[in-house]
Amino acid sequence: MAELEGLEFGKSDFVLLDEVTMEQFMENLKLRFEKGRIYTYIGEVVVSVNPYRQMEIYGKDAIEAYRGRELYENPPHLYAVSDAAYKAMKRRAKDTCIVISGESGAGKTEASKYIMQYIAAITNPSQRAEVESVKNVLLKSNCVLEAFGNAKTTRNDNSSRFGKYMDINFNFNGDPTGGHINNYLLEKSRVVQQQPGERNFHSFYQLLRGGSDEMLKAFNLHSDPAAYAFTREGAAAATSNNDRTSLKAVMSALEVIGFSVEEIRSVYQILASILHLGNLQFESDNESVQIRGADALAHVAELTATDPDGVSSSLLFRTVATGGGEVIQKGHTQHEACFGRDAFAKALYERLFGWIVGRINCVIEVKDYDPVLHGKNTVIGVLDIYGFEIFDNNSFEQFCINYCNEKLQQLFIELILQQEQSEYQREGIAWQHINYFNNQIIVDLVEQPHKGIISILDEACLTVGNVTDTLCLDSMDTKLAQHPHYTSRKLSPSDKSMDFQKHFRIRHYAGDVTYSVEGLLDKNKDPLFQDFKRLMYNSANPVLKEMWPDGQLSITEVTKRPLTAATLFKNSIVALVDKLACKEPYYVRCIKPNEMKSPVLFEDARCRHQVSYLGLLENVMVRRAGFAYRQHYTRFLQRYKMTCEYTWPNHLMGSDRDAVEVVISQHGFQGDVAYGHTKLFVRTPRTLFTLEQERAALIPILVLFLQKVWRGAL
Ligand code: AOV
Ligand code: MG
Repeated sequence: MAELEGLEFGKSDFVLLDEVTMEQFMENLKLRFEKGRIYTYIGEVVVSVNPYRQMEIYGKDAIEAYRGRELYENPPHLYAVSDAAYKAMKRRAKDTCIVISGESGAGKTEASKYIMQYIAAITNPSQRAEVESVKNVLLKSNCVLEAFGNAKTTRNDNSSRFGKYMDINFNFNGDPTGGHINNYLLEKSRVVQQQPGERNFHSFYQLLRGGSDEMLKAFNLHSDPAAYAFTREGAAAATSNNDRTSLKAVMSALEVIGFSVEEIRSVYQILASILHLGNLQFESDNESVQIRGADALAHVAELTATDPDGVSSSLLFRTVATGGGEVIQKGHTQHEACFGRDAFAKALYERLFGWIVGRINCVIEVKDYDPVLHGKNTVIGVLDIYGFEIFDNNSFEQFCINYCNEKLQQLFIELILQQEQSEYQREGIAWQHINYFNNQIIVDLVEQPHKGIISILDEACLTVGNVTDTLCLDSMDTKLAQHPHYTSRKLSPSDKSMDFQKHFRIRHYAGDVTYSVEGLLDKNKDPLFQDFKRLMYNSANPVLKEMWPDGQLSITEVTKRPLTAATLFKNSIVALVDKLACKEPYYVRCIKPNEMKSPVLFEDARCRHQVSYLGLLENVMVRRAGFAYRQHYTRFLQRYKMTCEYTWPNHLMGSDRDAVEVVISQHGFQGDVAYGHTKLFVRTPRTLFTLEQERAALIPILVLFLQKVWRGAL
């Protein structure tokens, strides 16, 4: 590969470094970045550095150059791994997945879009209408999900605030027949509050800045985001995206996907109602709490097709069942009313998002697929999830996001480092053990039953009585005092970067993060008064009603203890990891070169840190010491025995292994292989490629030969 590009661009595979040291790794990474070569391999893993500028490497010509080719035939590219995943799926009927990881702003979402574009471009050569329509929906869904699920943060102008795993289903022809999107924990707290300099979800600004006069008038909205409490913070924030033109694109994408005019209208009505809800205030005299902002209240009722009295009473009272089975209305305090309003706004947005994903899934779901008739249905999964992040103030959301990144790192370790080493050991291949940091200990710190942070949080949430965030912190301090990856001010009193009774710190694989416990229990409990659910279920708008099926239940039927937000998240991530683990994985490891979004700045220390925590050097070592391909002796023979006169059509050697040795030495590949107990290990892909070429050249001759045999000519 290096030859393909010329050595002035550095080594295109880190495996080719003269010595595997951090210095050489960094030198090569930097050189390639400076020369505009943003992709480099470690075997089949793509290391990508965010170029922060538009590259001319994604056009039609590039797609054609990579289509159907082997990894090492072209310079490193996302397209090459996408093709490898596609080939594995098509030729070997393997379910595959492409896991994209890296910290916030490293380029995961952009990579996932290029991967999907590539797969869309190389499939369905016969342009069948139903396949084209599936592809179209898959591609258009990105634009919609980004509008509703992404936001500007201090780390990334277009940061994914939800996790996305998309399965694309293929028929035996290798054409997409459908797909499914799983979304993970949307950061809904952003709806009601943003950190300084950050924005709410793009969708709000798109509506306000891009909505037609008619639309804004009908929704009683001003076009200025500063007019609304929920969008005020981000109103002046500069971003690279244009809200006005984006709205058009999103609405047209919704239409292409198949949302009806009423549905699209409802989506924006819900957004508008959330904005009005944010402008509702409460005031209290000694007696009771009242709503300030009659206009806003009327707009919320109108936009949600509900009765204004109903909206006001669900904001001011909650229905509770007494011990004696009686149902009474209990007035909120001012604080409770504010809390209820925010919880309602967050839930409205979260359900809207979930509903949009569900609607897209309905459209792209594989229908009428008969495996007997159509062959095996195979899948390529693409994972693009929020990256590891550290802010000035880190809360429940960062805790979940960073835990998720720990789990993915763990999967990488298991699949790329651990399995690799244990297979060599099992097969008796001489092997120099490579040490790497195994982050299982941090995963356990978070998720272990009884002892882990999630368990401690849940326990605090389920305890009846007045358990506060600080009491929960005390409990963590007691139970985790000895844990090497956990600390707090109480446990390290001299560390002034943390406050007493407020902070705890986790030493994550990617760095130390200090979390604040303020609001932790509320976010984990995530309560929403049943009154809001009933209100929405009784909406005259069928779209809104559909989003709130649980509003049917009366207060006495409501289950007392739903699972907490952290446990639900943990369960969904465990299920995700299980799903990924049973597929053939392809990895894209993204690196963020600087914090300024600059196309020319390669901050050495930042990059070095990422290379180190991503375990890339260890990856090179394992890969270099290891073998790219392995195959059982019998299967290897079946395929390649025709390339050797001593093994064709049958061999007379003692065992298949002996016969394989003969094939290999006849081709002069002895130096490139090792013999395991049951498998042959091949170091470089080129060896296999040569054998494949020879086999392909022999097949027509063989066919002729066999035809003659059948005709009795021989
Ligand atoms: P992320 O997905 O990894 O962060 P993005 O994919 O959103 O990061 O990338 C951040 C920004 O970097 C994009 O908006 C582009 O401006 C730029 N960028 C990334 N990759 C490329 C590329 N290949 N070519 C040109 N520009 C690029 V987060 O979602 O925050 O974890 O939660
Ligand atoms: Mg992203």
